[in-house]
Amino acid sequence: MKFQTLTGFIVEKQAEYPGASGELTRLLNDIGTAAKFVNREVNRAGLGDVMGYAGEINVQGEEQKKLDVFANEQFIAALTDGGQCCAIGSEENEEIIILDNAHSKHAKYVVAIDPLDGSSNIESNVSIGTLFSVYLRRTVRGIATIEDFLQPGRNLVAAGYVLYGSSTVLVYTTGYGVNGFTLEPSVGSFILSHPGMKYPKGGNIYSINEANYIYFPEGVKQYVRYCQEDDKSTSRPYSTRYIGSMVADFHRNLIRGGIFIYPATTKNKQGKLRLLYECNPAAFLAEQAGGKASDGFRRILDIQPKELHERAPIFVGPTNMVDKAEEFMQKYSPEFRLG
Ligand code: AHM
Ligand code: MG
Repeated sequence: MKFQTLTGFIVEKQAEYPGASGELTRLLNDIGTAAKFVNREVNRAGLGDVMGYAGEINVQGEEQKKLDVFANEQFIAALTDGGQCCAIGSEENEEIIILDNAHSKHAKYVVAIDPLDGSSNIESNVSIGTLFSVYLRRTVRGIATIEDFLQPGRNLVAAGYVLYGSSTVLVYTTGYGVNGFTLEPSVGSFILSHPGMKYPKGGNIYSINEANYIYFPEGVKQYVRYCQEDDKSTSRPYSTRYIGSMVADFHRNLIRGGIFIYPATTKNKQGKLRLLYECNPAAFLAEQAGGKASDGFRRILDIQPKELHERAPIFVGPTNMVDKAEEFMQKYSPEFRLG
């Protein structure tokens, strides 16, 4: 049987680009290695002392679970060892982490990461994930700064996620399409299983936490009603699917065809999800899979971030579905435009 590993695939792809130095290849490989360690712990999560709170509060004011801490440490360790990354911006750390050992200090990439997203789902064995963004640093040499992270998503050189689900899948893009790899647990390798991922036509899933309905902008309320109307020609009513783990919701919608929405609300005008390491990777992947990502008014990848942990509303999925949601936002909720 012929199969292709993640490492082999990345090396092969990089070799196709003249001038490619192999640094991004090594960096993506390091992320894949850390993901295997996280996967091992996620799979053992019910077994004892991995469960529960680590007793720390993260920068978003949420209690950290032990696995969040573990995952954060794994990705930091792998990226530090790898030497291709000079700084990390993590959901778990208020400030950027400077990797200033001899080999990392002058590395050309910075990584923004949510090491373990959806971690409130761990205790109930529901899928969770890692999301990551890779930027070329802006400063040329020396110690990285926050400016290296405050770049719009259109500057991304790579982004992806790892889904720790019924199987473990790593999906990434470097701007040349989207490819997915499934972890073969007995040999410990990610194997190419989803080459050239594209949103299927005729998607009919919408994913949103409808419990927040009363706080939704009128445009979102109208869009949700639109999803629920009866119209055979557009496969409506759609189905609603909401796991509450962004990676799992996004991955299912990419495969089955659906829109994922975490909107602004009257309580949180910026929405909930973080621009740099949640919205941007999803947006880059969506565009590369033939879809679209918007905050209701603007392309997510064009938003100029002002701070590391900034939030943004997001509508992401097949282009026709996101276009329709934008239409409702612009018609009924222009006061929610952020920039
Ligand atoms: P987290 O970073 O604290 O894990 O929160 C992010 C998660 C996403 O995975 C998910 O899409 C969203 O929060 C769900 O939020 P809600 O429970 O408000 O629907
Ligand atoms: Mg998160």
